[in-house]
Amino acid sequence: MAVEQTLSIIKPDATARNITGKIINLFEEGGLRVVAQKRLRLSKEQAEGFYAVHKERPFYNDLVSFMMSGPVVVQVLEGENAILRNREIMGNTNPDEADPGTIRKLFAENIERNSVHGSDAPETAATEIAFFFDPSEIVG
Ligand code: IDP
Ligand code: MG
Repeated sequence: MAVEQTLSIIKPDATARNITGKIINLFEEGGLRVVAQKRLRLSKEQAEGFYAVHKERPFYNDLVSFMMSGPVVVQVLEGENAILRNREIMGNTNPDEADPGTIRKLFAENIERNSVHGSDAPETAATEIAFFFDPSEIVG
């Protein structure tokens, strides 16, 4: 086991419902620590760039519009096996398939408006953290 950092985004469907605290509580109860955090509204360039890996997927344009539709909270989460742990706490992309007690089972509205993003591997975590945070903004 190793201490890792991962990039988390609380998505616009969740900020709209004022449940950022409930979500952060699940990360903290799950053993992760918020070591950087800011609330912002994504520009079109940011939303398109962040999800560029999904450019060819049929849901890409809708996803970009959704992610720009309201404020998001971007965070760096730290802990033992943080990348995998965060994805366990989030649950399956599709809330209908997510395990009980996961963020997406508890809070997601549907497969698109699913409340949270989390990096899926060490390489993407490093790239996604650098997309939003300067090293000086991450305080462990
Ligand atoms: P992940 O967020 O669980 O890693 P990805 O496959 O990387 O899932 O998809 C990125 C995001 O794109 C999802 O979190 C969700 O918001 C959206 N998305 C994924 N699949 C679909 C779909 O089939 N329809 C609509 N939106 C989708
Ligand atoms: Mg993903």
